[in-house]
Amino acid sequence: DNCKSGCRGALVVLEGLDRCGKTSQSARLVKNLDELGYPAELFRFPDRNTVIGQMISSYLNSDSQLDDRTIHLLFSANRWEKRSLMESKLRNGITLIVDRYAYSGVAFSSAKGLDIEWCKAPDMGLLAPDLVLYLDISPEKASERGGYGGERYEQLEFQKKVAKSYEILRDASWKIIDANRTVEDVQEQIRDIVLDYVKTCRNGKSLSQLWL
Ligand code: Z5A
Repeated sequence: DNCKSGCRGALVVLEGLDRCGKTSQSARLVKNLDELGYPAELFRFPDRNTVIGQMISSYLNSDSQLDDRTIHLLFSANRWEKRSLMESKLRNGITLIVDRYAYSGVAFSSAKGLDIEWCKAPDMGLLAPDLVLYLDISPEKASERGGYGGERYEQLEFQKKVAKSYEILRDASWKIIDANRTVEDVQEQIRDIVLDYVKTCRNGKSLSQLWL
């Protein structure tokens, strides 16, 4: 169907612990939406393709050391450098499925002990998601999935702290998805939820700013 004036794509964010299945589910979701006739594209943060993204990648691989606040601000800058592109795609009717966003920034940095409000500040004014899906899995279960690859944060004790940070961060609008089920079951539930939001945004829901 035609996208009329005011119609736009939906901004959908997937969050969760390492290995919760975000990457598998985001790819499936984009494909499902496309097949149903709703144009959709995948974004992921960190976006390792930019110069800032390469600095982040090198930090995650422990090839470089950075102060906790410095890496936090780089993760945020990596989202800001995509903001205008994301906005123009949304306004062109394209739904964006985003694998990690500002919530990861706050959850991981506050798990290191940084103040939550300090962590949120640099991301204020990014595009606010229309929907946040939290793929819920225990840190223990997640660690049993296809072994941790050895990146900086892929350790059980740290993931437990991240899980606690996410609990503080989430609000009533988040959809909590039981990520312990099969890939197909999770996929089906996510698709049905997202379709509702895609339709609402096509009907002209306005875009808003994060944490303002
Ligand atoms: N980070 C940060 O600190 N600050 C920020 O602002 C941002 C990120 C944006 C890199 O992120 C790190 O950056 C991350 C947070 C931090 N650190 N950690 N941890 P990333 O997104 O590049 O990497 P990741 O979170 O580690 O993603 P991942 O390893 O790709 O995990 P995933 O996307 O959640 O899961 P997956 O790849 O879809 O699946 C993982 C495995 O589980 C795989 O073998 C699958 O086949 C399997 N799987 C998936 N679903 C299922 C089900 N349902 N059943 C059984 N097995 C499954």
